[in-house]
Amino acid sequence: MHNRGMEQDTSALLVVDAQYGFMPGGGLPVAEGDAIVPVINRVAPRFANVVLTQDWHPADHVSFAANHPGRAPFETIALPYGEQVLWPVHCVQGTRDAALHEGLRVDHAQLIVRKGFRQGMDSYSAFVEADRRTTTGLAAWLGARGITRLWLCGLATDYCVAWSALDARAAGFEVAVIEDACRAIDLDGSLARAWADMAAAGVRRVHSGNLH
Ligand code: VGL
Ligand code: ZN
Repeated sequence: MHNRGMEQDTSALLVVDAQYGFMPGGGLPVAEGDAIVPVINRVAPRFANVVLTQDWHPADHVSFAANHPGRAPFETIALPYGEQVLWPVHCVQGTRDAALHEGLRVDHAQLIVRKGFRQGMDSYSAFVEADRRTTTGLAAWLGARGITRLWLCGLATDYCVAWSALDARAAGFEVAVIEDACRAIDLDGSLARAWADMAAAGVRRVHSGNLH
């Protein structure tokens, strides 16, 4: 990211799910979720390559507790692809809840990856959906652009950011998570687990004031 404008810019900033749905007042609010916006705005100008993700569910999505009579948010159910946490309704396609925060200054972003749009399958990861097989195409897109190093930020640290970071490592990218440009859901110890899993996978944990 120190060679913006040069031929060989092999870094990209991946902004995960910086949507109203994960911010105060949203369908699945993350504490201080909106605090990431100014931090992202400070770092984004340093990246020539920026990719955004957008959680993008149909109203009848399998991950919504409301679509499972008798079930409540934050319970888990068994689905054909494995265990699924049931969430409050969030980020329904075309709603304001699904919109990217209007305060984000990332007009130079090159790609928006939508995920979780299949009724019967969730996708925390920006790379591989919950069946761990179906790809979003993002790894191939980055590879075709010569990008080898990813800097992640966004919501939520312990779900979509962590799953994306782990899949990015599995796909062979160098990965750093900008901790202060993320906020977590922290469900039953999920945040500590996510950091441990990311550390074990070789994901670096960095601060926005010290990006290298
Ligand atoms: C997310 C739960 C459900 C996230 C998305 O962006 O971390 N978490 N859908
Ligand atoms: Zn979701």
